[in-house]
Amino acid sequence: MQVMLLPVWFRVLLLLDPGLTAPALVLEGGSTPSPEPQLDLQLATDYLHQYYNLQTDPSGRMRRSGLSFTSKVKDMQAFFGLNETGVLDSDTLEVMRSPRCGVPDVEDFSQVQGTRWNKNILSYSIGRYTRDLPLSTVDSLIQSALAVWARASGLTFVRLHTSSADIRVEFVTNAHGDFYPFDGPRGTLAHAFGPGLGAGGDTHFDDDERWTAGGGSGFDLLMVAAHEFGHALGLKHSRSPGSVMYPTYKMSRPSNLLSREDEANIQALYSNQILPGSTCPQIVRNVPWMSRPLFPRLMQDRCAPDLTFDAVSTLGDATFFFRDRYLWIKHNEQSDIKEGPISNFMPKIETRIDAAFWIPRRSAAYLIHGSTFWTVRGSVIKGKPKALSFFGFPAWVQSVEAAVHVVRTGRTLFFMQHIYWSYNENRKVMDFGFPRSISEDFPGVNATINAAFYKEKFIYFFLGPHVYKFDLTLKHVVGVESSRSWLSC
Ligand code: TQJ
Ligand code: CA
Ligand code: ZN
Ligand code: ZN
Repeated sequence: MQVMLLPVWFRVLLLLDPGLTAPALVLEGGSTPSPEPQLDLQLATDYLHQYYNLQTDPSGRMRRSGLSFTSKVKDMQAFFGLNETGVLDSDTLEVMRSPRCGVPDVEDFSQVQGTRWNKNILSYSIGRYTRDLPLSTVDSLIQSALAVWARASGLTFVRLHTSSADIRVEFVTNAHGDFYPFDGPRGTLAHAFGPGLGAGGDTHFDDDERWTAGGGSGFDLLMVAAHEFGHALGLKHSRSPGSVMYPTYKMSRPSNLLSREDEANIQALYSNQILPGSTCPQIVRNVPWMSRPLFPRLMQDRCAPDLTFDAVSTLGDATFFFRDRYLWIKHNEQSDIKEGPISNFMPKIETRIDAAFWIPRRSAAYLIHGSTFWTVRGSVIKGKPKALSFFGFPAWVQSVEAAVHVVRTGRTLFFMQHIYWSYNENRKVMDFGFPRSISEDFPGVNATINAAFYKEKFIYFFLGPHVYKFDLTLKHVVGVESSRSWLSC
């Protein structure tokens, strides 16, 4: 975690020259030196003292033992890619005046990455909002800032509505419970904690700043959020002015928020390639040809990173996972997993299963393939397959993608692309008012559902390689994990 020091120089400016409190003056930093050279010297001395280890005695005079003022100016100019003149020219003063990070630039000079998250699905949630923008604007700017990193890194961000999310986003002022109080307008704009438990990943924005959606006066939330999420993912400041991780805020929003360097840095942290000669091989993700042993044609790799299921259902005292014509069976009490072609276990079934659900009080499972379904009691498949229209679907419904029986309500839900139906198992009729929109009734579940599974008041939605845990009481997603973790991978 980084340590923030208060921007003393900024206070000096405010105390000594009330004229400079005009925000635009300080921020945009006008490229002319201040009319008050003594003030520039004070600013520079404080700045170099804080960030470049310039040694001064308590009266502010330079220590004889310390490196010279000029060499510190040169260090600072080198860091920011300025002409290394050693003189306090206007470019140099401009950088010193802009809002910046409290962390010294001279430590970790070349190290741009810190710790990383050891998972690739991260959750985030938004706590307190800013008064400056509509809620939906904040939601979408935060989502966009994360999307920028998701694209470059392959990480997935899932929004939750609980405070326990990995990345908790909040707009706060002054002291807010983490030993790094904000400082009112200007100075520090935001901060983020690197990957880790508890406060790790948490991202705070100073609500004494004016936050904008781009344009106008104030700070562009998208850009600052992109910078902060870089920290939340483990990146440190960069010395390239084009980088989103540069230590000072920029006014203009570039078309690509991330520079090539930012992409390279986040990939170095999360792409998981085995690099030749690397002493710490990580999980292979991007090198298909060396990623895992070839499986016998009839065996499937249950630990494949992109494992998806067609259907998941309880059947007796086991959970059945269907994928193509293949089946994994996980017994509730046993740790081993049985697997093989579906027909090894259910000789009548030679096809894939699109959706499946279990009705405990009938001890029956229903396996749906296309427009037909089988009823399974015990381990016996009852009779011939029946038509899906039995449930009262309109004729145009020739298949469903997922189905789940919710014991609590006695309803079976059938999912198809972005809509779903609700079937009343007691009265044996479709509920009135269906189909309805999945994303409206199951906020957070925004892609095609591959499979759904009910357990203890939660529906688990399998979407591609991810499982979203949906709380039926709270009516939102409360957790996310990988599909393969269900098969003990
Ligand atoms: N700042 S900041 C945020 C730097 C400094 O001035 O608020 C936005 C540049 C803080 N930013 C220091 N910082 C950029 C926090 C936050 O670096 C830059 N925004 C120290 O990230 C480029 C957009 C800290 C762009 N860290 N304190 Br594009 C952790 C407590 C905990
Ligand atoms: Ca501030
Ligand atoms: Zn904070
Ligand atoms: Zn920063």
